[in-house]
Amino acid sequence: MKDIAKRFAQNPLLSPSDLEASTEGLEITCLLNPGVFQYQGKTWLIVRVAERPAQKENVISFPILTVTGGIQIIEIPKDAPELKATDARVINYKGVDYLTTLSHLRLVCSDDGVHFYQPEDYPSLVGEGILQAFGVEDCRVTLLENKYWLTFTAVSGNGVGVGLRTTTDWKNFQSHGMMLPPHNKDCAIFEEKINGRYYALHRPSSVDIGGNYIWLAESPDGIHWGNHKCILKTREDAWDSARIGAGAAPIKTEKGWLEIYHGANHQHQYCLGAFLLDLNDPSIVIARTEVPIMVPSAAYELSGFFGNVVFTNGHTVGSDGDTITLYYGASDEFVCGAHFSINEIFSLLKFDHA
Ligand code: MAN
Repeated sequence: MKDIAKRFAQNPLLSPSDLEASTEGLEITCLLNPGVFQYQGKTWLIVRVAERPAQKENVISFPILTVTGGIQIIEIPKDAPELKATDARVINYKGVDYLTTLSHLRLVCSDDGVHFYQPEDYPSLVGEGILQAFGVEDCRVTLLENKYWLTFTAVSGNGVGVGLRTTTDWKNFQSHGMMLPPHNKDCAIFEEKINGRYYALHRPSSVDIGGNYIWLAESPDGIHWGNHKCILKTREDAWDSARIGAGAAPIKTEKGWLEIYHGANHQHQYCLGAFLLDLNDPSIVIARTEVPIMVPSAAYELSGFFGNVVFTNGHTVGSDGDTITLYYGASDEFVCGAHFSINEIFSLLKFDHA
């Protein structure tokens, strides 16, 4: 398989021990899947911080948020007959699904794009209300009309949907509630309007007929979304056979909107690929990579909280118009960086794609 990522020598850039837990009694289990943006001359990451209590030998314990914003710890004996715990990320107890960690979104910034620190006086974004009781995850950041638009996964016992908040100063946030209801995630708003309309990529999951495909939605105001179209599907027996989902907002190029996406196979290996959308009508997929452009291969990508994973939802594009600095979650545990060349990605795009 072709892997054209130039990984940072400094990887992992951030590990769980690099930040302080948000709450006494919790520890950081994973740092992953950062959204990326430029603000006040710096590169910022909005990192997903997944926490839980230190694990005792015979018990699984994890936090959930209460309606008043407090934290409740749920403890389940590992030998409970009603417990199904085969996936490190999600368990089922007495017929109800829970996440094994609770995620919030933390801001860190950097002058060089490699060394990140947590600035003072910037709040974390935490789950709010009953639709975010299991946390907020995997935030995409879009700068559009002088406003930052944050689309993130909002998880609760009601399902997994897409939450939307906006900000101009990263200190005050306006919540727009749930933008796309369950089951939906991997939502990225385009950084420009097209023919007067807002556009977003998203990933609903259809349980019976259909699958985990990438869709396009449009909106007159960025708040109300409709006219959904399914634009990209999984491919049988390929690296992206089980699930696909958009990364960050697509990059506008002369040839079209270039999107880097993740694909997982049935063994839960997560790789990255790319596709190209028509500039004027983004529901038209012009080209797609057949092979992945990045495959888990470094030690920190192969083993961790959930190994064999590279997952991205944020990048910056250099002033040369070719260099992408991509930030990604490795093994659902570390934040890493890699460079890509847009021209090199173009050379792997197939215009007669499936
Ligand atoms: C999947 C994984 C988890 C995530 C949940 C909810 O199980 O992506 O990491 O917490 O979905 O989004």
